Amino acid sequence: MGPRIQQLAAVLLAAVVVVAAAREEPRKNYGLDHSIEAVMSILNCKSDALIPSYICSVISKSRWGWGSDDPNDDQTPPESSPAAPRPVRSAINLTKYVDALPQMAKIRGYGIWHGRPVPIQLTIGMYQTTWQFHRDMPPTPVFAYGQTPETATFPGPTIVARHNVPLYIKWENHLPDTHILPWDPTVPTAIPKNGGVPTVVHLHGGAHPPQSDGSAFAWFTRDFRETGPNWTQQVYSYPNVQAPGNLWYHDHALGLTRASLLAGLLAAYVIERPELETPMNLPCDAHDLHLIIADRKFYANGSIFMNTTGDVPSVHPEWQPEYFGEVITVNGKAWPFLAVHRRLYRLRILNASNARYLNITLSNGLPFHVVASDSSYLFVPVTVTNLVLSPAEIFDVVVDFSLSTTPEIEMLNSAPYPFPGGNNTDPNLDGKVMKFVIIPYGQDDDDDMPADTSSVPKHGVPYASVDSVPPPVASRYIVLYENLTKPDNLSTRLYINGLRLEDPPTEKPRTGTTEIWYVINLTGDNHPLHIHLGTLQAIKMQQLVDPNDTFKNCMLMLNDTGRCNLSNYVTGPTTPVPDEEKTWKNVVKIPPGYVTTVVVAFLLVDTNQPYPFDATAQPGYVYHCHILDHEDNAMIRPLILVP
Ligand SMILES: [Cu+2]
Repeated sequence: MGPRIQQLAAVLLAAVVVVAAAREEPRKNYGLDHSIEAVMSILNCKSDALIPSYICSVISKSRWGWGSDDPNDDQTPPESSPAAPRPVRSAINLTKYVDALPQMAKIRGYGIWHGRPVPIQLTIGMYQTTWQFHRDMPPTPVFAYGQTPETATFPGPTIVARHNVPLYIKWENHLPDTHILPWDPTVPTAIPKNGGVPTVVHLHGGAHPPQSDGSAFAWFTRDFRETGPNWTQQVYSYPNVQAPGNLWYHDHALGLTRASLLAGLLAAYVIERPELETPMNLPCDAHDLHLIIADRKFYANGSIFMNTTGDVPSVHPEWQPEYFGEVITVNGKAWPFLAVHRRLYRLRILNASNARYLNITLSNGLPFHVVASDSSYLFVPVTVTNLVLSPAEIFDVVVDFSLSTTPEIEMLNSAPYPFPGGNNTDPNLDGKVMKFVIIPYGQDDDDDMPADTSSVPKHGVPYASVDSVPPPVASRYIVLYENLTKPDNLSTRLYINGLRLEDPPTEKPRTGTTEIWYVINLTGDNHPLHIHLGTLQAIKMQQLVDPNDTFKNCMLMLNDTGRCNLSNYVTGPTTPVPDEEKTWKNVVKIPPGYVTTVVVAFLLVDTNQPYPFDATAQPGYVYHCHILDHEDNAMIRPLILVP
């Protein structure tokens, strides 16, 4: 059988199996899952699919001795591997608020020539180094970005770029031969033939050419010894043509994103546009801070814990559907504190957790004045007392500590995990984030500084509204699914529209246009939808009324919103989109059991101009869930722009 015929046969087999299994067991599709996995293995390893054949050979002979097709063939990982059992640290006795909140080093992403900003090229490396997460824990191995191994930090340095000034970055991989955290060869994974840790950098929220987007298949190992099938260049180009805002950069290698971010490959990136931002009169310099929040769990020796055994190890030896740690780190420190003056501060808050949502409040009720979210300012700043941040979501807020009624203020977190229907946070562990300590008057040389003249602006930017872009030219249905085992409802895989990353692209928007995406969440959890290049904004969230799972079961069988009569079920109440999310976002929260209507703009939203680069080039972009454990397995699809 030729490869194409073989692939077609496999797809047909998959369809038959899906229908049969779903009929047999409509709600808990154990058989369905295993059958799909079997079909996937045919597609992956016995056809001309995009996954290179060497990966298949590695899967069947992985370095940890995993990957046997026989689920009963239980092979314990060797003692020397990261999978070797180690005691997990209890964080109950870890003293909070003893480490000062660090600020990561800032790297200017432009030069100055005759007083004007000009393009430059930076070199930023990925290094294995050590990082101390808490005063009472020893330094521990991490992967970190930095200009040198000595200056690499967790998170990495903040890059401050200038609007309309291109920045070129040579990303260098200096990582060792093996990962410091477990990974799972049974999810689609970049696996070099000659060892090494594959990495590739994605600038989250950036409008840049596809060759610089950090395709999951554009990975490279140390010194570019080995590169993935989509790799084209060592130096990435970031034109910075988009509106000013907060972005971040992080690893994006196929199947390793969850492990490599957990290890530390993440950092902030800011695009500034002084002529627009200076008049806003926001707090600046020492009063303009990044808070990069990420949950972690640790071993007793201080090293980062990551589960080494999957929930369903017969399917995936390591992969679990969500990583949660009870220790909350901010800028790489567990439960840090920050001394603040009685004045305004700008806090750029990023949730860099793998899977944990955050619902943050300040313990004395001080409000957040939200001026921006993700990479865009709001139309009008919004004042709230709590903020829900999905993984990868950013809120840029001003807090007026002069109004504090208490000398100390805790930042608290109450988001259940998984979100929104999971476990409650522990008020003494993941229920706390950090502490602000007010510096009394007369106790700091800041008293000599000029009075605080910064303010919360009355207006944001005129381009933040969905009405400011051209009307949508196309609409799409994007359906989020999860495979669950029987009888325990354990997750083995998540996916979009019944397809994998390696399947041919089905989302091919015209560059320079806007679209409407109806995102239907048939899983039990919220998912942060992230679209590379495009920016998005939810405009409606309406509950599906499907008490007997008639629609869901139909979709599991047919994957067809028309034949499953979607409109008969989109009859529930609507939930308003929070005001602080009404701007051009890079991630939109997609609630379970809802249809979320999202406007997606494939143009520069501040000018309505098309991208000044060829966004239609190969290897294209992707869109995916930003719960990293979902993205890796396999809630991710290609996105190809067309002229
Ligand atoms: Cu997800």
